[in-house]
Amino acid sequence: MVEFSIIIPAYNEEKRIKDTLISYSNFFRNTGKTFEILVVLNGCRDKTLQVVMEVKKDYPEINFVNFESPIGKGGALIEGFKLVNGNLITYTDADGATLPETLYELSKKISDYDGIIGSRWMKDSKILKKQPLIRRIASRGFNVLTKIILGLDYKDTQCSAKIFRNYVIESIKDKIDVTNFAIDAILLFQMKRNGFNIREEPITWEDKELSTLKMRKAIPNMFLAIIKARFKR
Ligand SMILES: Nc1nc2c(ncn2[C@@H]2O[C@H](COP(=O)(O)OP(=O)(O)O)[C@@H](O)[C@H]2O)c(=O)[nH]1
Ligand SMILES: [Mg+2]
Repeated sequence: MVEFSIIIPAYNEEKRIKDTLISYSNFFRNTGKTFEILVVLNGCRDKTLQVVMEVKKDYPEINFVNFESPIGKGGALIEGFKLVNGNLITYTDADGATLPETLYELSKKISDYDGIIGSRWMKDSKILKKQPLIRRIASRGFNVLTKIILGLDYKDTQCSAKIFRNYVIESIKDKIDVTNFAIDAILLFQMKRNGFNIREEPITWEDKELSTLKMRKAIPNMFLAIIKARFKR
């Protein structure tokens, strides 16, 4: 069993994923901890797969799976959870918005919690580059919904730095069927329902260009997903 499983969902990431994979691999090699990186791709219309295969030649710790169907970020994470078995199961974005050192430092603060998540919206969060205004507004709006609809008490459910203990993912992974960007909030909702204690901690984060999120599609889908999750037994 490796110490860290790092899942990276990837959709049309040919421009952003190479540096992320290399920096994560090099950084975690230097920690001396055992780790695996799993890239979960689906339906990419660019050369992401080729880029991942090329990087893997030098970094055998990197594995990948490629699904043909449009399983979305959420679907990719759910599939990823089935394939990893680290002590700590983590996921992050292919764009490198969260540096490996940030994820690693976050993991050290887990203490006796069941998981720990990075937050861009706490007093001590350090944002090197902000998201565009419209995204920040959407982020705040969605956060209010996670409080009202899901009863969550986090400032930022959507940050690309998440770390959970193996048993947490084991016990909830089959209960989730959300395929879109609401997956982050839904995971936290299920964890809460199952009595797990997940801590939120400020992190250093940097917005990256070329987001894969299309707001017009994502916002209604995310809204519906959290409503559905709330009323699902
Ligand atoms: N496998 C898979 N990954 C996705 C999909 N949509 C987004 N992602 C990945 O989810 C992560 C978050 O997306 P990103 O564009 O960074 O969103 P943002 O940070 O919210 O602007 C990135 O690693 C994307 O490649 C998808 O449909 N399938
Ligand atoms: Mg991102």
